[in-house]
Formats: sequence, C-alpha cells, structure tokens
Amino acid sequence: MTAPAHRTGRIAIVGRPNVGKSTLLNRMVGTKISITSNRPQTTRHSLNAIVTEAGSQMVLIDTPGFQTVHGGELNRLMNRTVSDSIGGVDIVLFVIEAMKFGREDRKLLPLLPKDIPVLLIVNKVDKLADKSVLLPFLAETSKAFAFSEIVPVSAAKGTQVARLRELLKPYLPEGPAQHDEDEITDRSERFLAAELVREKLFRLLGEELPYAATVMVEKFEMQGDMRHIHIAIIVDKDNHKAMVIGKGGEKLKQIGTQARIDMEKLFGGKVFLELWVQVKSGWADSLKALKSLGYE
Ligand SMILES: Nc1nc2c(ncn2[C@@H]2O[C@H](COP(=O)(O)OP(=O)(O)O)[C@@H](O)[C@H]2O)c(=O)[nH]1
Ligand SMILES: [Mg+2]
Repeated sequence: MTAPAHRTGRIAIVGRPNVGKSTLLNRMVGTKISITSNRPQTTRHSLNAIVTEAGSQMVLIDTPGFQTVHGGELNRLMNRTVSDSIGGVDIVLFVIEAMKFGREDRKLLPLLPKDIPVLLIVNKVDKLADKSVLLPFLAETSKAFAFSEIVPVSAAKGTQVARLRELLKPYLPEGPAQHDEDEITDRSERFLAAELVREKLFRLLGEELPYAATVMVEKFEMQGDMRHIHIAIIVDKDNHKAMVIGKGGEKLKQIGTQARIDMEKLFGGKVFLELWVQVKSGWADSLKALKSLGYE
C-alpha cells in the first residue's frame, strides 16, 4: 500500500466587507495574523496565511472586501487586489453572513470562477437565536451558484472551523509543501506590526478617522531579544492628530498598549513600541503618496 499523496493549494477567501473573512482566516490558522474590526474595509492589503498539517499544506489568501462606500484611488487599488487574488488559486471560499444574502453579496457572484471549487461559507451562525431558520436559508442561497459545498460556521466562536479544514483537503491538488512548517504567513513582522497598529485605530477611534489614517514603520530592529519598533500614524488633518492623541495622550497610549500586547503574542517575544502622529494632508487621494506608503 502506498501512502496518500501530499496535497497543497492556494485558497482565496472572498466576500463583501465585514462578513468575517479575516476572522475566519485567523481561526483556520489558529493565530491572529489578519486584523479584524466591526468596520468595513479594515483589511486594506491582501495577506497569505499558511496552514500546515500532516499530509497537506494550504495557503489561505485574505482579501480586502470589495469597496463600495468610500471612493477614490485607494478604493480602486483595493478592488484590483481582490480580482488579482482570485486568479491563480485552487479553491475559493465565498463568505456570507447567515440570513443575509443581499445585493452587496450578489454583486460578487459574477466574479466567482467556474472552473475550480467554490465553497459557500455561511458565517456568524452563533448570532441566530432560532437555528431552524438556517436550513431554508441555505436551500435558497445554494441556488445562486454551483457551490461545491455549503458550510455554516462561526469564525468568532470556532464552530465547524476544524470541519471546514478537513473538508477542504480532498479539494487540494496533489503536490509538495511550498513552505516550511513553522511559516504561518508570507508577510514580514514589520508589515504585521503596522497592521496591528492600524487595527487599533479601527477599534478605538470614531467613525471616519481610521479611513483617513495610515501607518508607517520607521524603525524595526532587534536589540538583544527585544524588538524595538517605531511607527508613525499618518493623518490628513490637524484635528485628526488631536483625536488620535486624545486627552492627555490617553488614546495614543491605549492604541500603543493594545498593539504591543498583540505583537508580543504574535512574535513570541518582548516589544518596545514607540508611536507618534504625523499630519500629511491628502495622503489618501494621491496615488503617489499611496505608492510611497507601500500600496500596490
Ligand atoms: N457574531 C459573530 N461575529 C463575527 C463572526 N466572525 C466575524 N465576526 C465579527 O464581524 C466583524 C467583521 O469581521 P472581519 O473578520 O474583520 O470581517 P472582514 O471584513 O470580512 O474581514 C468583526 O467585528 C468580527 O468580530 C462570527 O462568527 N460571529
Ligand atoms: Mg478583513
């Protein structure tokens, strides 16, 4: 008897903003790699996470949700990232929210590939008080596309996520592992550090501000076994700067503390984090500025 062949493949996670794509990716890897918040468009850059198990390796690709609310150059670049990440994958996970299959979700249907498996992931089932409504909903949504599987999950609680991982394996093409087994993402610690600061802006600041802000790593170096990280938070206007800093510097301190705790968990070591706020007007509108900040 021969051992079963090793399987490996790339899996894109797509869906409208806020359905829980990044939360699902983190849950599937078992580590928080991709940032999440209750605001649409928290994910601005695509990111790969790697799940290695005996006999298989999957590369999960998180994508920014298709941008429909905020206009401009940033928007255009983000949508292109989504289309690009669907090309060249082996499997697509199309994520929706239980009991919500609306216009924004349906807009994505024409972009789903017809020549590879597409699984419908129905997330946030923990929100349903009455589970009996789920079955008719699944029956209805299954008509929208020739999905290979329909899998209800709760990414936040972890319900059915292990089963989803098992279920995906037979859909992976045969092939050798492409990454070391201790590698969990293609992104550098530098990138992940910046993202964690951006997540705190989304979670700790009011309405529009996080969309008008970005972050830039100015220094990232090891001193002994401690990472020294300096990050600038870049905003559009002086009053935004004041909001990020907060009364007596409280807000900035909170952002820094929470980001540092997450970094120490992710990197597995002590972090010294220094943050400051810089005003650069019009950064979000200027393609040049976007490029200099590492978009594209
Ligand atoms: N109740 C519940 N909330 C979830 C679940 N998955 C994600 N969320 C929340 O939905 C929001 C959006 O999640 P996120 O992963 O950032 O969505 P994305 O924009 O699709 O990447 C966050 O506030 C998450 O905590 C879930 O299974 N159940
Ligand atoms: Mg996301």
